[in-house]
Amino acid sequence: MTKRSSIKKAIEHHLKFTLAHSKDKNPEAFWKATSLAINDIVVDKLTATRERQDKPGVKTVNYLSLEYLMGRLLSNNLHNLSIYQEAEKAVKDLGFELTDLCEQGADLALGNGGLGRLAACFLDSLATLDYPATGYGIHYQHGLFKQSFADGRQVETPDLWREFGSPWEVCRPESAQLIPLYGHIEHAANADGSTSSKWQPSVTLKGVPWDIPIVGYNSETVNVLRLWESRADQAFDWDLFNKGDFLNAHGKNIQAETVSKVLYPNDEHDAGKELRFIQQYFFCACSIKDIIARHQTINGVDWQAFAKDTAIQLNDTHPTIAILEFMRVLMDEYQFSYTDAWTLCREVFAYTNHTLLPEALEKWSLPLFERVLPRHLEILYIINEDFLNNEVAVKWPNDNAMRAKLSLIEEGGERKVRMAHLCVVAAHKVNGVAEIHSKLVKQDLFPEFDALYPGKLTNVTNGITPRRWLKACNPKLSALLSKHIKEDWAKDLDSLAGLEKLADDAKLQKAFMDIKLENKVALAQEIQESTGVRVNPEAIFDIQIKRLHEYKRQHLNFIHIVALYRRLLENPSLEMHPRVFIFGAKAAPGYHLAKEIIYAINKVADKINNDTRIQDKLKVVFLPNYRVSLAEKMIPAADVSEQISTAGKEASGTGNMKLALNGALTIGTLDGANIEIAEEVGDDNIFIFGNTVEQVKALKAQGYNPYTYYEQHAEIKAVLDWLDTDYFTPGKPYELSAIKHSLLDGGDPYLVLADYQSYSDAHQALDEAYRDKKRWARMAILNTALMGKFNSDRSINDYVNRIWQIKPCVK
Ligand code: GP0
Repeated sequence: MTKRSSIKKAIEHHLKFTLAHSKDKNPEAFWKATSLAINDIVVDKLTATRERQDKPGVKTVNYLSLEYLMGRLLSNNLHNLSIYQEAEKAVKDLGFELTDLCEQGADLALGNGGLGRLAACFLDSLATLDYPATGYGIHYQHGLFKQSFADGRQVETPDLWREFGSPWEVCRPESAQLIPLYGHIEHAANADGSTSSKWQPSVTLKGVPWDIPIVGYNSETVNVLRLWESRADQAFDWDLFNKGDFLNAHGKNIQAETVSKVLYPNDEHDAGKELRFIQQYFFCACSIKDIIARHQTINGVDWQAFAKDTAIQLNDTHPTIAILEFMRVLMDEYQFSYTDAWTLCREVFAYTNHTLLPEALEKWSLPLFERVLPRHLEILYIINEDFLNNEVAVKWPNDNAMRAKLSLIEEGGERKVRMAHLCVVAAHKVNGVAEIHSKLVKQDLFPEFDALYPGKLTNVTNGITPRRWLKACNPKLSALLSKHIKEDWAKDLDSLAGLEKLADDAKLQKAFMDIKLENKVALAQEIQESTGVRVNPEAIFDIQIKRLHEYKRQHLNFIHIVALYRRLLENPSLEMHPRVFIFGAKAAPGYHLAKEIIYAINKVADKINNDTRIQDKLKVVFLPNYRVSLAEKMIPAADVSEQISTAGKEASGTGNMKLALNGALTIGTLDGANIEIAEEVGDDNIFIFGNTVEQVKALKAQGYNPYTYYEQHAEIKAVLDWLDTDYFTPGKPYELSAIKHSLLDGGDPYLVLADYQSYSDAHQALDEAYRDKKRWARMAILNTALMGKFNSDRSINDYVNRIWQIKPCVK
């Protein structure tokens, strides 16, 4: 039987027997049946992978992350299995277009932004490179909220990604775990005079795992993403029920199920909520138990082999509590001495830092910690004593200031546990996510730790998977690349450098730019459907997609748009290629200014898009509900990529890599991975502007005063004052004043005004470059050609060589 006919048969089978849907042409049912048919192939490979990996001596990395932004899986899995074309034919035989089916089904949006998407790209690369790896996280009932706009303002509604189940996941009740919490400690005197602690927890949660297969691209491996769902230990209180207390009979279930109910929608902001703390502990405790159980099925109780077989990577400080849980299990359940437990712990854990923003560095109040996890806090105290007395005091004798500075506990005011300090002390490696970020981690965030532990702090520059972010999302460009590049570029992205010598070839330039135009036509269609705005595909598509954050400076982009509008009104014949500014961004529901920025962009967009005086030279679009599947449509259609964070604030960025790979030119600051992108593509093929990290520091040191920019720069003043009028919000002056207020009275913490002129100049240069068609085509081709470094396969190999020391596991 051909692949095509066997896929067709499997789809028909699932349609009829699994879904009981025989004749109707329901696309949702066909999507499900197709996914189930593909999942049959996947599960076969998964079982074979497990058999290969579950052997003594095979070292596995366990990736602990509170977030995974997987997006949709059907198209990705078909591409990675190299059966997309056969499936396309099979589905056609059944009367469907595969592209339409691939648009069915919700995104798996179990994350906020870059950090969660990075985890998803890393899982793809690990499986592609045949590394034994398990991802661990939470099976949130609701992922990141859905965003819509009402009169320009963000409205959030719950995400119901698996209201009726997901075809890709398998529940594994046989691997459920019981997780104790709350309660108190009983101290008892031992015969030798020491005391022992026994934790008497008062609540027990049940963790039930759901496994999602992670299919490698052209590889033998299917790994697992294991997501924990919380349940009550006992399902139902019959006693209460019989007494007639029907509601409270479910009470414990409701409380227990709350733990995995919803993803916290804050990005780079720690709100210190008890439920969030329990979420972190719950999934870490389940995962640690699962890791140990797996080790024991393979090795028996041989702890000698544990560190040889196990690496645990902490994706930010969110899973830090895994360190203390591991210590607790070793000491209290396996009778390890503190010293032996700590030695093992330090061989196993490593930690990735993703931000320097102080508001994102997690600290948990001691009273909260003590109430929820009293035994873990006791162990933390032991570690802290050991660390301060045997490491800090040895390196810096009699230095109380240094003790206070490095302690795992912050004193003064409410006492708090510094999770990042615990990570740095426990981990054998700590990595930042781009060269400059890792340098700043050493210099500014943890200089003392760098002195105390030379070589522990290192860098692994982020990457993105070229499978999802080029091969699957941009099929036309992929086909063109495959015509010119003999290697399997989706595996070996460096091979795209072969295009470099063709960057001036007129035929390639035309083909490349024709594809860009077709992708823009498709996006224009999408824009019209979702916003009603008509845009001209011949215009420059200038895209900023990322979470809404002051440091990412969507408001810098916004102020420049308002200035362009003003220039056009003053001089309707202004020379400028038509431009469409396109935004996609969610704001954390509690982040007031971020929401005001969304509102301002929408109000100004409304005015500009309906102003006939500017002859469609300028359009502004804010696409609602930015998410992975929308990014897959926007990125192939971008001419310009906005990467305009204040230098020193964006750890790496990964959208910058996706956009450049698809032939967009970056307008950006010397921040995060932009610096490395500039190194790869060369200064002629990127538009760099703004103050550098050093200059930002100098400006702040000399006492930055935004008012001087406002008063001395006529355009800045005119634009900000304009926002106070009712021009954009008829009858309601001051509706858009929040931005001006934050930039002037608020002190402009992210130096928007200081970078404004330089940004405006870079846009001018960009506009001129675009009008030279040959030059632009050359630059766009070179961007695609020279992104090899940013393949997440390279990132993963860096982790393997610098941190994990694991090996591919193949037949
Ligand atoms: C960093 F600290 N990032 C955090 C966080 O809480 N959430 C998050 O998404 C991001 C960084 O902002 C980044 O620079 C980086 O590339 C990404 O983590 C992955 O390292 C852009 O998204």
